[in-house]
Amino acid sequence: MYAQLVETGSKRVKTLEEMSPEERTFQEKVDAEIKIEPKNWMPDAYRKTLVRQISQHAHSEVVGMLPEGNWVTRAPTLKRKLQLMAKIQDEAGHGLYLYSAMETLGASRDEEIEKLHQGKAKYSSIFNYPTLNWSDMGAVGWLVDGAAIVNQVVLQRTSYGPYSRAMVRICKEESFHQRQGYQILLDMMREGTEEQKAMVQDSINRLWWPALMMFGPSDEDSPNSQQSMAWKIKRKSNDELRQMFIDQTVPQLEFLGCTAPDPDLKWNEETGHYDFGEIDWSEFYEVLKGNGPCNRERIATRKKAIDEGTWVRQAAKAYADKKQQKQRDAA
Ligand code: BYC
Repeated sequence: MYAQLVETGSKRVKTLEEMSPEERTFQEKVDAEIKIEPKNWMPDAYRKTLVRQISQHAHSEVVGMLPEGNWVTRAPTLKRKLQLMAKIQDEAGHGLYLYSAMETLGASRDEEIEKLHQGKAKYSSIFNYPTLNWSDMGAVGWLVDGAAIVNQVVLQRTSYGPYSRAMVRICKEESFHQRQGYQILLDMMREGTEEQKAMVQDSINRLWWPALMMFGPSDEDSPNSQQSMAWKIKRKSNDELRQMFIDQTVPQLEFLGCTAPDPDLKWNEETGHYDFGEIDWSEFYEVLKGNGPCNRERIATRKKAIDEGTWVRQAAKAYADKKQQKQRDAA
């Protein structure tokens, strides 16, 4: 129940007493764990928050194909190439489920994609970093998909039905992604040359902190968290999820025989969690502003793909229209 919620962070959540009758019924439904479906009444701000989060999530899946797409032609074996292609295709599918879930809220896919192309929409900061060597494919699968799973497993219980159901399917595929990434690194560490082992450590050094940033700003600096938690769109806070990710990832890191680029990372007997160093939030906000190493390149690539594919979509639509007309004429 959120009647007792008090002001913390930068945005205040209404108490039950302050809500309109419709808002109160809505909140009670959410509190009773009844899923909200597209045709149900919902506060405008709930709808807006979902369109914001789901569209950002969909854009992340689609832009997230690019750093890996960079390595399809250079995968070391046919098996690795097939696995990588399957993974990238999965991300495209995730984007489609998510754009569809977003459309159930009345948002337009074309308009949201246009915002992405104009640099007005966000997508996960992690995809603005380059993938420089093959072991980055392992580190992306292990760390990036690993972080995504921690966040998405919880989102399976999000309050909006279509988003929650999309997450169930996505999570199944993400587990395969995480394992294929870890296996790439494990093979390089077990059977690789000294140079290949150094590549693995280099990938971890570059992607460790950006992976931790995927969970978003710390709770006290997260303007959307409090309301999203009250509406059960988010079920755990940014900091809670980040800590869960670190706790489950460090033993895997040790098993690999690698280290994190964080001298403050150590097990804390008292809390039962790993302590870790300060995240460089100035880097995070620079990437969000569009100043990461690859922001411009990513948007330009997406825009080019959409522009160059326009004729295919137009041809498919013309064919579908023609087929429908024929069926109508025959009826
Ligand atoms: N990057 O108030 P906060 C994948 C923004 S892809 C960029 O905490 P919220 C994969 C945030 O949007 C999986 N922006 O926000 C694909 C907000 O901006 P606005 C990606 C970020 O929404 C291919 C502002 O900062 N996963 O798995 O309550 C290959 C303040 O933050 C980031 C998802 O999208 C960030 N890292 O919480 C491989 C998960 N963090 O809109 C793998 C779904 C924060 O107010 N999203 N911002 O201007 C969520 O769970 C939540 O939206 C977040 C942020 C936890 C990310």
